[in-house]
Amino acid sequence: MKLYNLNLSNFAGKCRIAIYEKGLDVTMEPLPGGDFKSPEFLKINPLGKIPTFETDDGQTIAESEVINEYLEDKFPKPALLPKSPEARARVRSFTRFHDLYLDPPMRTLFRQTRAKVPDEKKVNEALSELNLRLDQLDSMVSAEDFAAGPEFTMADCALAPTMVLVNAMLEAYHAKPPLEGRPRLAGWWARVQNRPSVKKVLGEMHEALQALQAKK
Ligand SMILES: N[C@@H](CCC(=O)N[C@@H](CS)C(=O)NCC(=O)O)C(=O)O
Repeated sequence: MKLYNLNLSNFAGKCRIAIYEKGLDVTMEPLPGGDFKSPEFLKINPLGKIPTFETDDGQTIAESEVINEYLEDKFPKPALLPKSPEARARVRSFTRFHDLYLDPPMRTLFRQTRAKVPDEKKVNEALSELNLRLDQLDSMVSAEDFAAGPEFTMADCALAPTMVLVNAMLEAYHAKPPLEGRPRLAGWWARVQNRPSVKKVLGEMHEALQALQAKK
C-alpha cells in the first residue's frame, strides 16, 4: 500500500495518524513529478490532491476521509470508529466540521502567507471565520476525553494536524492564540498530543513547517 504524502499536509496527516494507529505497512511516496498538477500525478489522481492512497491491487483512493473510512473497513482493529450508530454519527460530525468549516479559513490564511501581494480583506475575513470555528469547536469537544468521547477516533485524526497549522497561521498574523479563552479545546489539545500516533505526526509536521519557513 502507498500513500502519496507531504508531511506538512494536514489532510495527509489525518491519514498518517490512522495508518500509525493501525500499525499498517504503507509506503510514503512523495509527489510524483514534484508538483500537485504534474502529468504523472494527475494520471494517478485527476484531482491532483494529497493525500492519495493506493491499495495493494493498485486501486487509487482519493480524499482523506474516504481513505480513513476505507482503512477502517479494511483493517477494523484497532477501531477508529465507535460501535453505536449514534456515536459513529458523532465522530463523523467532527470530521465533516473539520473538512467543511475549520480547514477552509485556515487554508485561506496559509495561501495568503504565500501570496506575493496579500489581500488584507481576505485575511481579515478568514481570521474572523477561523475564530468563529474555533469557538464552535470549543463548545463541541468533550471536556474530559478525546474529541468525540472516551475513545480515540477519526475525529481526533482529523482535528489534531490542523491545529498545528491553525496555531502557525494565528501566530503569523499576530492574532489571539487558538487556545486562549477556549478551555475545552485547550484540555483536548493537551490530552491528544500524548497519543503516540499524534505525537509522531505533529513532529513530522513541525519539521516540515520549519523547513518551509527557513526557505522563505
Ligand atoms: N478534500 C481533500 C483536500 C486535500 C487537499 O486540499 N490537500 C492539499 C494539501 S494539504 C492539496 O493537495 N493541495 C493542492 C491543490 O489543491 O491543488 C481531502 O480531504 O483529501
